[in-house]
Amino acid sequence: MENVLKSIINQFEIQSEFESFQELNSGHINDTFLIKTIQKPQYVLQKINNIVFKKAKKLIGNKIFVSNHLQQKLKYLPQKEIQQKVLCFVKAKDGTFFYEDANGNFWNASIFIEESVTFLKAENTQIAFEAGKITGEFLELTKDIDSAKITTILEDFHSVTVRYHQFKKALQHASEKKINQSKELIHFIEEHIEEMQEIDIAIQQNKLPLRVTHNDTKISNILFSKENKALCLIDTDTVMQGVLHFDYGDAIRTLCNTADEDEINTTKIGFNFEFFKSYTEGFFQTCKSATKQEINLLPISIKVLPFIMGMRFLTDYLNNDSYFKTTYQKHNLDRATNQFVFVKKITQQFFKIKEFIQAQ
Ligand code: GN1
Ligand code: MG
Repeated sequence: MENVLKSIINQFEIQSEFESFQELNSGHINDTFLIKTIQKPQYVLQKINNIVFKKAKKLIGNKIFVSNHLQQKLKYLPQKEIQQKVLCFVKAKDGTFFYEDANGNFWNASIFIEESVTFLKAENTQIAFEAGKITGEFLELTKDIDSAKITTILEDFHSVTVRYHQFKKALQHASEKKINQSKELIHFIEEHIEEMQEIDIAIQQNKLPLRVTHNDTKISNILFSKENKALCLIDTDTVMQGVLHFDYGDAIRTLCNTADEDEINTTKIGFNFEFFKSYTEGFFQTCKSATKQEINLLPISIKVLPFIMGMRFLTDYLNNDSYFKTTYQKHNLDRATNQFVFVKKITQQFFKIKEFIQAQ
């Protein structure tokens, strides 16, 4: 592995020499490595999963476009600060921003942001507040991009309706055993599908502005400083046209779940109302452009995003785990169960959630 990574990073214009590498295990799709070099900067090298991402070059194009835009917006800041707040991609020796290996895999590299930390869960309200600020800021700083200029990398990524169809299709091909194991979850989907389509319908009726959205705002995609200040929203692979609810709801999905995404002890799963309040306050502090109609649908987005993820994990389980990385046989089934228990916990506090959002 070391030799492979060494030869790949050398296809990019790096400033020093390869020393060692460390696999970063946070993602479910791509392979990501920290490349340590003799002198700083160090690099993050990413191999894009070409089964999931058929438009890898366009994906990298989106990432560069958004980084350039953010850099322009923040150019009043000292250079050093910009480098901590925006992903900076490294050119390949052929002048592009990617390298295609002999197997047709695409790789890209960015400068590693030093002294940053990530979390799998929010540890306190300050972290939740900071997460709100940075996700709100991303939407605010990108609001002037014509979102149609960004290539759609994965069609209908957050469409409940399309995800439901994919789930139904998976059911048709799944083994009897898996269907039996999933009975309660299948029932949960059928019971709630209508309620979860509210955002889809508003989009169809052109009631929500289409923005540039990050689409994967889980807490592990936020870099924090040692002082717990949010620095940078990373993993811009799924930056696409979308509605603000995707980013707001998906951040709360991981921030406010008292358990990890694949926790199997469901008694540990709860909705942390304090973190929700702090996140929302942080979000509105930076995202000043949210319209009344957008705000009206924020509460439901808190249920919709974990509902989509639960449905996607279950679909993948029924499809024999062809999409998400798993480490044991029922991994995706456990993840799906987790997400649906979380939706139930949200429902118990939904009245309070709505009240708090409306008061913003
Ligand atoms: C996947 O690969 P990763 O961890 O960045 C998924 C997201 C999910 C997330 C759940 C392209 O993201 O949509 O929210 O897992 N990305 C894709 O943890 O499907
Ligand atoms: Mg991602």
